[in-house]
Amino acid sequence: MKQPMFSTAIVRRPARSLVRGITTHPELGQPDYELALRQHDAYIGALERCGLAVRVLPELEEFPDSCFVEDVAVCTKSFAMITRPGAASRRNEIAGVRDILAHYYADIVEIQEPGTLEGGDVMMVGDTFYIGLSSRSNPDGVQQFIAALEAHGYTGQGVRMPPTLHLKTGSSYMEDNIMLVDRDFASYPEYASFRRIEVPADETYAANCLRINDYVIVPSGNPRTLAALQAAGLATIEQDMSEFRKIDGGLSCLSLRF
Ligand code: CIR
Repeated sequence: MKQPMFSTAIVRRPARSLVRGITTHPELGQPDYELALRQHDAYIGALERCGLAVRVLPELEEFPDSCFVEDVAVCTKSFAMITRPGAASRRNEIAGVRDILAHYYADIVEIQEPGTLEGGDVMMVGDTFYIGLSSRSNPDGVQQFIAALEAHGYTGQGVRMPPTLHLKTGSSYMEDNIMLVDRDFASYPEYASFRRIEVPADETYAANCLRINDYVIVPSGNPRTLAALQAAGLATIEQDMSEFRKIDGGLSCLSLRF
């Protein structure tokens, strides 16, 4: 299978309020804002190394989690979907997103109430999209998204979720028929046809890696996952994500790619 070629990424600068981002891991402590900014700069550099033109949006102080721009939209090859985040504190992050996406898309649709959907739950595998039925993306939102996909010639499939934040927190598509999975997703029938690479139990954070063009970006500090991806023939770039991890953010969360 030929991987989709991405040319563009959108990111949003972390706000100082980032230190109050939603987290299920308070034991990791609050993010260090200055270090988060440096890691964000490096992340942009990694996207550029993958060949992307990166558009950097300004920070939004009123939204601590707004640097996780992946959650507010889904960008397909032919249309963009503005989501309706399931986290109430994040719902208004979508303000202004339509104007930004209008630079790139003529066809933009929006999830309508009572549906909720977050982009972290959406995984693109060619013309098929897997969508996590998580605590953030409800059945109505998933159904609205599947209807939009089908109207544009794609297919979508809801995926029941383990107690994991987003679908891509625990599984990510590496192209070339390779699915990176944590232990929960390893036995998923939805993924049975893929060659699965299971991340070790002490590297579950690395289940969210990012394949972009000829590279896979891997969170640093996960040597066995890194080695497994390299053994599968993939070129890797390591990226320190320590400060975003403290508020449940992974590599994919920090950008929209299309
Ligand atoms: C949240 O709980 O919404 C943020 N603290 C983390 C969002 C991570 N986004 C993603 O996985 N796509």
